[in-house]
Amino acid sequence: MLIKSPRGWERPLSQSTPESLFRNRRSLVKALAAGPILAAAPFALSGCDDAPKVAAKPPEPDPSAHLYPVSRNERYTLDRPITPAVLATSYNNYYEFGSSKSVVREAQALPLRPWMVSIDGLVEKPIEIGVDELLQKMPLEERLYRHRCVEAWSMDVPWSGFALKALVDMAKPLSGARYLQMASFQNPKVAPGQKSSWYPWPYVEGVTLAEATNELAFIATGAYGKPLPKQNGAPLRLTLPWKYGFKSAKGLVRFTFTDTRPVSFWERIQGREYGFWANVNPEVSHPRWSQASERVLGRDGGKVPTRLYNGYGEYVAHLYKDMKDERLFM
Ligand SMILES: Nc1nc2c(c(=O)[nH]1)N[C@H]1C(S)=C(S)[C@@H](COP(=O)(O)O)O[C@H]1N2
Ligand SMILES: [Mo]
Repeated sequence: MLIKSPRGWERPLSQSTPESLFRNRRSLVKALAAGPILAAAPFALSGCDDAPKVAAKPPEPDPSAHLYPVSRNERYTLDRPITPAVLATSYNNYYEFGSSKSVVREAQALPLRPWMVSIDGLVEKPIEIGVDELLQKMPLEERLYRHRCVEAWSMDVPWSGFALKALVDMAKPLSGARYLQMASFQNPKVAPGQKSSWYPWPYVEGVTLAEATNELAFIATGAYGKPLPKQNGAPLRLTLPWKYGFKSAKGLVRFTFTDTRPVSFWERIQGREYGFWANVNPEVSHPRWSQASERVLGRDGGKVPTRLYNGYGEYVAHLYKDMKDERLFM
């Protein structure tokens, strides 16, 4: 098969420069600032300049709406302001719905119920559980986390959700389990990006069990005191604040405990640039751009320095201290 270059998947994550992304974002910020309707309905954004001409169907109510807001865990604090919700919920990476940053409208096509989750592989007893039953069993809380995309932009989000460790404990992994692989939904009927068969769908990510049970590893089910918007990964989205954003897989349907290191979506596509560990490190450049600093979403002006482990070293540095031969920061 002949695939002409540049391939679609090579655009934003591997060919765009951080600068071009920043320019796009600035125009988005301007467009949003000019749109009072958008500002009033941050979770119901359609594109900035191409709002639908016909009245859209009102979104179906989220059956988990009554769970929010949840109380904030004050252990996780930020040293910079929370990103305005209108930005964090309208500037997205979600390749299932397209390779641009504007996928809000496309993502609304994803049906959130029924939403079954499989927990399988090396566990005492594999289960399938509906997301609402899972939410009942998990201890929900709010956490303020930094998010650092490999493309050198960042944001600061109040996620609601639960510690991934709570799910691991419920799953009762067998002693041979060393990794947790997580897979996103697969439904090309509603996700146009999944019609491109050269992507290795579904989106898959993985962590070691030590990482999965680290206190920072979090499954987001909400943001800004409400159920998670579809474009941000509803109903279940991994959140690993010390790693580059592509590790935080969205729309999760499957948690598989395994003895083999998972090969994740971007690693399969371009393993030289996107590896398994993907820990944030300002001193290790992406092969085609520096990771030394980042543009904070919604903040005008210069870049701010990026921090080792995205500022979370005290929680996670010990996990890697004996791994001298691994590409920990790629
Ligand atoms: N299933 C899936 N998960 C995904 C992605 C994706 O394309 N598909 N993009 C990742 C990347 S590169 C980033 S930076 C974050 C973006 O999350 P946000 O849109 O909520 O900011 O989602 C991550 N999770
Ligand atoms: Mo990203």
